[in-house]
Amino acid sequence: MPMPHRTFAQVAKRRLTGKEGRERIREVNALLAELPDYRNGPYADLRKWLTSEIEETRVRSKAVQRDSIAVRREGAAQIALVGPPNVGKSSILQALSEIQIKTGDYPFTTLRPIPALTRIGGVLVQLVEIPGLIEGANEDRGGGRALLGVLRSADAIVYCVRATADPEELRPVVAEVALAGIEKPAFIAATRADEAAPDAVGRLQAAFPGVEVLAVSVIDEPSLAAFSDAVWRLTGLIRVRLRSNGRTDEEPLALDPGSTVEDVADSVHHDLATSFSGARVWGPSARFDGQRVGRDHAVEDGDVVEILP
Ligand SMILES: Nc1nc2c(ncn2[C@@H]2O[C@H](COP(=O)(O)OP(=O)(O)OP(=O)(O)O)[C@@H](O)[C@H]2O)c(=O)[nH]1
Ligand SMILES: [Mg+2]
Repeated sequence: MPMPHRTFAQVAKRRLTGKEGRERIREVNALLAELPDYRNGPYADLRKWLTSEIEETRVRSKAVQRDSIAVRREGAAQIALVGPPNVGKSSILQALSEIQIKTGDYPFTTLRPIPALTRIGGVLVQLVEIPGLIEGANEDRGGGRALLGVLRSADAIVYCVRATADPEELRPVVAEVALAGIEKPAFIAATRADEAAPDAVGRLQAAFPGVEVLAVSVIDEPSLAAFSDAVWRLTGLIRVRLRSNGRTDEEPLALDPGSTVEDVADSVHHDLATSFSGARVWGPSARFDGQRVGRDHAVEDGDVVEILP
């Protein structure tokens, strides 16, 4: 005599309560095995419900995993900071943004990717600290796969390594990124440079000849400014400021390289892009100040553009 279907439903709910992921799916399968095999009626409904639970549990556990790691994009570009533990990644984020973040003189202070918005030449750029990427990341050591996923969606990478460290400390990180097939614009930051001898950058440069190496210290403002400039170059974006009624905006637009005056107009307003007659340009792309140009004129980083109606 099978259990009455109402009782079965109650028992099933109780047995599933508090279970998620693989454990929940196992319990659902056990319940399905115990369920009388009627094609129609309340038992068939129960079977349908339990079967849908399997799929829903799968979707949910995927979503939970993704949410715990995904970084919501903000700003004109997303730049990942990655490197061995305790090299000063969080301290750089702290120095260049408004966020309050845990730093500490011990490894793995940061356990999840942490985003921070920084303003570079008037444009907001998102820096993301990727913690704990270690050898074996591609085999998911240290939750490496999810971390590599964050790197994959970033626009560029800053490899961070202590200026005083053996350059070989960075090698496994670079190797894991390459193994994952991730190729992005990148430079190496030789961090905590105030602690290092002047030849530290040279040693790193010799170990990684193809990549720009830049010394940075959070207690040295000019080095932080140079770091920001280098991050901006990694984005590959260009900054253009708008001018109207004789006034030039403080905040530039960030545009893809190769953008034209039409793209500038389009980023102001779609209607403007169809109706405007041309523009005046000041700056690197202009032959002279206030040059009159057509909609196909390519703008350059640092231009000021006045759209003419
Ligand atoms: N002298 C000096 N110390 C620094 C500098 N940047 C960071 N530190 C110190 O280095 C230690 C580690 O800094 P964090 O910013 O937490 O390093 P992290 O790379 O984020 O470390 P994890 O998240 O633990 O991997 C802290 O004690 C910082 O105060 C620097 O430019 N100069
Ligand atoms: Mg940190």
